[in-house]
Amino acid sequence: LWLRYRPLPPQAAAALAAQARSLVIAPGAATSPVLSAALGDLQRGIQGLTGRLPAVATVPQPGALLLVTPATAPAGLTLPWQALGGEGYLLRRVRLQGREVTVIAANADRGLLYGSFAWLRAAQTGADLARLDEFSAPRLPLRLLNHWDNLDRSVERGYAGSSIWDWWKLPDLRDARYVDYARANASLGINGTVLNNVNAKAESLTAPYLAKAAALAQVFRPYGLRVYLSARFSAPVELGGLQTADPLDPAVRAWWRAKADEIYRAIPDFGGFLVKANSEGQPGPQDYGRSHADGANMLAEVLAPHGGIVMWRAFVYAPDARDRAAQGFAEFQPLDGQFAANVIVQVKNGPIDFQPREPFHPLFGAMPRTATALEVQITKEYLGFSTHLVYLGPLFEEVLRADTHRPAPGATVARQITAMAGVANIGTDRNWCGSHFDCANWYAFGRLAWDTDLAAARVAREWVQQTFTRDRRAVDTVTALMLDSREAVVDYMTPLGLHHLMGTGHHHGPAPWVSDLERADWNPTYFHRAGPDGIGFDRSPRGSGSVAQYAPALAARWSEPATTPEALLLWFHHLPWDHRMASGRTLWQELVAHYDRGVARVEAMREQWAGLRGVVDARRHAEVTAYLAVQAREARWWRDACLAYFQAVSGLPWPAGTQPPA
Ligand code: GCW
Repeated sequence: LWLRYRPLPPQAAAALAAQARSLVIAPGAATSPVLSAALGDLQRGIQGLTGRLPAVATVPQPGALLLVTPATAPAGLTLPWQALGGEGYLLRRVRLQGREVTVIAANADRGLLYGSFAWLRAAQTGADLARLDEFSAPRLPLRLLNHWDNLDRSVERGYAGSSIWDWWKLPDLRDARYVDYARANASLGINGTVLNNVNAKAESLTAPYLAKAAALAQVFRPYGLRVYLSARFSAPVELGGLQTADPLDPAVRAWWRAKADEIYRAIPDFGGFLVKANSEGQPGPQDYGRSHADGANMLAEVLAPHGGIVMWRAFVYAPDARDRAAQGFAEFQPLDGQFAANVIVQVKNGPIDFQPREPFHPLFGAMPRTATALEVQITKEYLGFSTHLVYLGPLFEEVLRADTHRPAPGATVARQITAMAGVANIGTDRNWCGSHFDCANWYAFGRLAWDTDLAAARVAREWVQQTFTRDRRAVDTVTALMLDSREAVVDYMTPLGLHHLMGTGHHHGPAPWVSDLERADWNPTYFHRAGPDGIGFDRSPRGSGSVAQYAPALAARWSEPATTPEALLLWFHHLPWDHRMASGRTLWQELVAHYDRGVARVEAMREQWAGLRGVVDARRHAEVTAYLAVQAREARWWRDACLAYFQAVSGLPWPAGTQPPA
């Protein structure tokens, strides 16, 4: 991953070694498991990068790295402790009693752990350590991975092999990979992980599985990583033999209370439950005529005495919906103010489902009395799986920076949320994530969850420097390639606001012609609505009207084609094929141009990568080259299939100068 710690060239190694001669901690402090974890990676990193193992000491010599908290800071060191909060850190070069040293300062050991990894990042990316002055504290208290891992080790929407949780061998065998997993997460500041799929099996809450989860929690604890579980709402029926899972039934409440107590006996710092209820066939409170708030609050009540939380997902849609994009808001917004204090409503980035591009979900900012989490997908279900190179940093950045206008302009999604969850892309593959570049998406998720204001471009750059090389030309090339990749996939799959044209079930290749699925709202034709008259989903007041779920200023802007950004045009409007675009082209010509541009962009990515032969090690270079060839082939497949279909339904001729698909 990005913790390779490969040897630096001799001069750089010597310079770095001079900045990290020893690691200084207060006497007795090393007994903290979290601090030991921090020291462990500092030693491993410094030794890897410089060839010299720094000693752990209690007296600062010149060139020492001091790990300090307010309780252990040497006299004369005044630092802005308060601003650091519970998890933040400060890295600073200071002169202490005549000696040049670097301090890693935090209020608690967890901050020292994050600060240590930040120092290693600075060292690996070639920062000027002699002038180091870096302060960072997360605004979101919860930064979580969500694993959609099943107990049989299959992974829903997983493209990186099997689940890394070896349930069969747990709790006895604790694979060394679990430690590396925890280190990687800690290096980004991820502080929680939901182990099992939201399409949950009740068994995950039985004693044997709790013992397995407890073993993982023990491995993760020194890295500040808390364990959470997805809970199946009907567990009292399936496990407890009750007749009902009605959240207002006293026997059901008693069952959950006993279950929570049992969980906390096994895992004292258990984080809480993630719940998918009354969504895609999952059981939930509505089965008993109760609301989402009734269900969430019942679980919240049994977790509260232990300090646990409930993350209740807002991903719901009804089969007969007039507009699927409107469902989450319609069901959840009226419940604002009814959720218990330890409930977080978890909302996907967009109102449909992890498409290459969606507008932000209208629930953000619309539930001011409810804590909300932003859920994004790190695994690329609708983005070409692990064989397409798509760097998701720009997608995460786009939603975090989206202005909800609630209550006023400037209220971005990042400012509305208290947590961020990423659906993990991790599996048993040797490269962890299914492809080398998909590791950048795990990385970008963690970095942006920690600091929602970071630029995706900077994050890409530092990932490349730690993962591949510090060669400037190569870093520039790979970063540029990554930054273009998201717009490339939008172009060759679903340009101009189109969405959900993917093949049914697997969601990989194009299938815009599919119209006969058992549920109308699963059909690609439901989403694009292409016909002789035009294309697009009319969500304006003249159509489904769901644009009104956004703040009035946005709703007004997006209700008119002329003031809707072209990137979202066909999301909000159904327009004739000869609609005039900003470029002067007709909509049909513009669509063709976008699909062509998507294919061209992938070809450019291939060329850029080919130019790095010899700069990146041969094995990884060859693997990425092979995947890019797949992507180029499939980008053409997408373009040709979509354009052939749209041409057939529109009956329009091919734009002059373009080639019809073979
Ligand atoms: O993205 C869709 C997926 C389902 C998934 C569901 C969800 C876990 O196609 O596989 O189920 O959303 O988010 O609940």
